[in-house]
Amino acid sequence: MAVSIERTLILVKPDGVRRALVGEVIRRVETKGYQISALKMIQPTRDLFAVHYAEHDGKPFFEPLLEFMLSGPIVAMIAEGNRVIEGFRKLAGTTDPTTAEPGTIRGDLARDQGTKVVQNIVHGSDSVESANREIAIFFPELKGN
Ligand code: DAT
Ligand code: MG
Repeated sequence: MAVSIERTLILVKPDGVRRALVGEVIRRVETKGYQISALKMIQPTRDLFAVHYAEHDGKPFFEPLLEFMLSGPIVAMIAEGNRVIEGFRKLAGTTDPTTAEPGTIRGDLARDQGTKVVQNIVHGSDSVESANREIAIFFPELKGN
């Protein structure tokens, strides 16, 4: 495989923090072999989440998504490594936790709660462009690094 060192933005969403799964998510990222290079617990504003999730503006789950993301603190981290973007998406599993593969974070730790928005423990950037954009949103203090 070609060398392609990447960075990705990982969020432990409010459901993951409430259920004390921060350590479990970190464990899975680290034991897979990725390096966590930045990490913080924060409670961002509505505006920040609206920018982060701008691609979903107008969809029926957009408002519930913002409300859910504002329902408690989150943990934001940057993970680094060869092909980490694809690798973390694979570790996370598919969006719908009911059908996410067992063995994945979402498949093992989440399920449909009957809510308007899917609550699935983690976010992971889906491309190099998204990762750069999202890291700048959640870690503006690292600009230029
Ligand atoms: P992912 O987080 O797997 O990248 P996404 O970017 O398509 O998924 O959507 C962002 C979040 O919004 C997702 O983690 C859960 C929620 N969501 C997505 N599609 C949904 C839907 N059809 N109904 C309810 N919630 C949804
Ligand atoms: Mg997404």
